Amino acid sequence: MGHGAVRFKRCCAATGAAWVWLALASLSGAQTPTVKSDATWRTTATQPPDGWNTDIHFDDSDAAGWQNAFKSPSGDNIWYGSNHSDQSPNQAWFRYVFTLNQPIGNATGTFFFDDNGEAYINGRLIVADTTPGATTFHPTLDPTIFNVGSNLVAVHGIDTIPPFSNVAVDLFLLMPGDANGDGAVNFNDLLTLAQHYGQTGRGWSDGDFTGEGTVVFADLLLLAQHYGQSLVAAPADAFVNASPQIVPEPSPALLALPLLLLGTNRRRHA
Ligand SMILES: [Ca+2]
Ligand SMILES: [Ca+2]
Ligand SMILES: [Ca+2]
Ligand SMILES: [Ca+2]
Repeated sequence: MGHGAVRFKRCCAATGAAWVWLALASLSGAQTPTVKSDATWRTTATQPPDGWNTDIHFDDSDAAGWQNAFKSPSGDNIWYGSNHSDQSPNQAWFRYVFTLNQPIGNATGTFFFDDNGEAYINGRLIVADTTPGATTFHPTLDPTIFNVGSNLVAVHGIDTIPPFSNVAVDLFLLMPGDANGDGAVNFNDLLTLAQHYGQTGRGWSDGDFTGEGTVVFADLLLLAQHYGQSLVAAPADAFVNASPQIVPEPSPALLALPLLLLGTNRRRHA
């Protein structure tokens, strides 16, 4: 065995380790949150009037008695004023309005309460925590509850056990066609779909964007409709001040979709 073979083995062992790491990273949910709780969220310690959790245009200004949340040093945890129970109120209410430039096809969330409370998205109750002590939830969300345009996350937090008072929200949102969850629909997603085209027992990461388990033309159509586009989640104020969104013309790359699909199937059956 020459030096070349040794070098080859070393090279491929390293590459293999990298692939294992990548696979583990994706399995452990290393995806970046699309929306997360931070010090830009609005909070009050006084029970707000009706509409705080349902009305995007509810007044959460300083004048209405709201302020920016305190961001805890750890994670995406926030509270009113402090994350120490003895320095902060035992109840707090939170609001965050953000915009989406694309429809959502796949949505999951992480909701953490220290200790209890409720979380709402666009007025719908998502989680109600009455379990004593700190509790974390990982629900799969109905993607149709999200709007292209403005969206509201509202959280009521209740602290029952010192020393800490915290809530945290992470939303993981994917637009149709984004098989690999990197926030964009491009050739990598198309290749994944093409490799699984016609197969059953498949999931979102294989190109089944319609959720019935089979990768078919309807999935390709969704991908084609969003090809070349990226999901942007922005704080509402930034969006209001931004230029109007320009809807791009269908990319010339779309014309190549059927050809690519044919090519992939030919190779597989050859
Ligand atoms: Ca709890
Ligand atoms: Ca607590
Ligand atoms: Ca992608
Ligand atoms: Ca499908």
